[in-house]
Amino acid sequence: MKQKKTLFSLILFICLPALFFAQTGKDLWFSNMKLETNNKNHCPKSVIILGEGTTLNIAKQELLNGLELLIQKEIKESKKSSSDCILLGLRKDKKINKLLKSSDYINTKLKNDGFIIYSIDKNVIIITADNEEGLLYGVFHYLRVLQTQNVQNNQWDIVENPSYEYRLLNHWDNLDGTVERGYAGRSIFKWDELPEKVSPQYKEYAKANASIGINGTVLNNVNATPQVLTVEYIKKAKVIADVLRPYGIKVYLSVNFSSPKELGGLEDSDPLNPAVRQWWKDKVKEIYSIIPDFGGFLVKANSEGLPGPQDYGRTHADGANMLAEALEPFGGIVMWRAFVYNSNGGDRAKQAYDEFMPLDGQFHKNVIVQVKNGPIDFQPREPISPLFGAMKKTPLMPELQITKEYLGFSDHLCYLGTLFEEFFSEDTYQNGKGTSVAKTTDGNVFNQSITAIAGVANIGLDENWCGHHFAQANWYVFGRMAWNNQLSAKEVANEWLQQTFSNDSKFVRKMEVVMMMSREAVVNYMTPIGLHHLMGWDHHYGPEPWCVIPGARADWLPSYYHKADSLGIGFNRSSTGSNAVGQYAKPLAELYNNPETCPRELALWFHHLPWDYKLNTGRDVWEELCYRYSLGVKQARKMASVWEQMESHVDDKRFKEVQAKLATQVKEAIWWRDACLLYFQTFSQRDIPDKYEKPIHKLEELKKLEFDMKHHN
Ligand code: GCW
Repeated sequence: MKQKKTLFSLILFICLPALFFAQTGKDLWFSNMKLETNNKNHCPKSVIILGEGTTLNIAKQELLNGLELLIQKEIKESKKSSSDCILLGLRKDKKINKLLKSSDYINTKLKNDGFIIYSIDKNVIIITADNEEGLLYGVFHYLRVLQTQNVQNNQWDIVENPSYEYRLLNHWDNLDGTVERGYAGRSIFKWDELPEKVSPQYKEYAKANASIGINGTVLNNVNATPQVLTVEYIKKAKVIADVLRPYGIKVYLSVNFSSPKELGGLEDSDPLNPAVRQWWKDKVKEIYSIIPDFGGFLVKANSEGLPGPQDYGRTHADGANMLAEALEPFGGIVMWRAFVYNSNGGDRAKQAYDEFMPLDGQFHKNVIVQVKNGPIDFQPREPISPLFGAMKKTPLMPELQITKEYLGFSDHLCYLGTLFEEFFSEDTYQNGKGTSVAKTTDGNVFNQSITAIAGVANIGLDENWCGHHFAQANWYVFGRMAWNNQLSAKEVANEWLQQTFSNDSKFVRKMEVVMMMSREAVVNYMTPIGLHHLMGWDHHYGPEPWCVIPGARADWLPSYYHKADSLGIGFNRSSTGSNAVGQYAKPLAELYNNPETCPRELALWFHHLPWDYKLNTGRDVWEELCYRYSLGVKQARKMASVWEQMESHVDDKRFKEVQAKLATQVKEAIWWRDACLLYFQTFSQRDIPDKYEKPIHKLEELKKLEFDMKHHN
């Protein structure tokens, strides 16, 4: 016996470090299933499942597996309750109902997908909901809390309801396997192998999403080809839908507005043409006969050259309503994007508002207008889109970008939780003070027929899904905040770090600081004080504030946005300029309109300010730029140096991979700083004050750099 034990220990001794070193990031936020130390005594001995169902069964498996990993002991499913058990079942189940009788939870109103975790007495815990998906979310939440928080006395008293009914990922994945603005390899959706071959990764994807509350996914790029609506492709989509369904996830498709003409051979795709309307009705019917719980359509129309109702003199509402009518009998929805602008429409930042405000109230009740967080395009910092809160009779859904098109791809560590939090909490002042973006979109302020939110996915076939280990945190935080838009970036960073790397508080505290500073670092070294769109043509990666492309649209070039000249820099969107400020509710409009009161972070977004204009930091505009760009570089260095101290907390592979990425980030922060300061200096004609580090590059040398996308996919 003793020998056996020794052998066992030896094997463990050899294997454990190997296991520790073998982390690839493939397991996402399930990479470090270790129990929060204080919860060591809160481990149930058995699990009792009440009822039956496919999703309930998955919830059960997740609970048993999760507990086993956390506790390192086998947990049994039992039929009889005892002390130290968890009961999992719908609230309508007789037993659960009886146990809840003595509590308020018997009558608590739960939204769809909401759940309750409640301990009736010490060590008898109920996880319940009114639908099976709610049970699955409840299980994941229970495991998350057990793993990452100190649960006092094993007392549970949690009620959670989702902020948004529809919580979706948008994949900008093309049918040929490429991903637009994807920086983590090719698409995980292998259309060429479907429907015959089903990648095991679909299930892992489903689980990961379900664990953070995501309940829908748009499988293909908004720049959609009509081909996706052929029967052949619908049958492929069905296979994915079948894998995702038990995890509570519905599939949606992006559609090309010209499909009736391109695919159906009709004369046009005019939304008022009865033949076109019929074509969509038939198509939708066909889709539902193959995918009975199909979610609906996402549409990019009359935007960046794509077809739309305006091609026929019709409005966005005409287009959206036609699709909505076709989907309505089946319970499907239309997500109609407000990302519209054209080169002769004046200030690009104003155009979505100008086009959509007049249509307020004209949309069918199963249409929701999908609006990017800011008025331009996912820049490192933007003000909120003025549409939020302004359209009072039309539900709006925020579109956030998880993939970092403008924030260093998957090469830079940049945690977006802070960006999302800033966005949700921003007061629109529409309907008075205290009407944050969160509240104007989640049904708190307006009586909405639909509440929804979308995040543009950063997922690909890379071993670690997202290209950068820390980019996984952006997928994670999107899901968590879509579930609860009041969560703070900090608490989400904290739970993600624990689940992904280590629950050692020394590690978590330090890396939390890094994550929390990372987005501001990127803003500082890329586009400080409200600058935007300084990146290179097409690839959107490095700095090219000087970029000129003969014949290119003005609003695709940086000079359209920074407007640097010998007098100063910035876009005058005040009442003396484009008056974009006028699209915001009064107190905001006034605040932004005056350079004295405009937040420093947005100064050059709303104003063209003289180089020597004194900001409230005590520095003038030129010096503030020098200060911010230098600070950004310092912050990037700080992030890299903190990571250096983390070696003992992280497995070798992930440590080295993050280390290498951080080294790139520091190098590129310097690149951004040098390019922007040297270029803007040609206008300001001012020296960089001695207290700031001097550029190490020459402007001419930077201008010659050719960007190779291949290394960044
Ligand atoms: O700015 C642009 C991106 C495009 C994207 C577009 C959009 C999918 O650069 O790649 O197209 O936004 O959101 O439609």
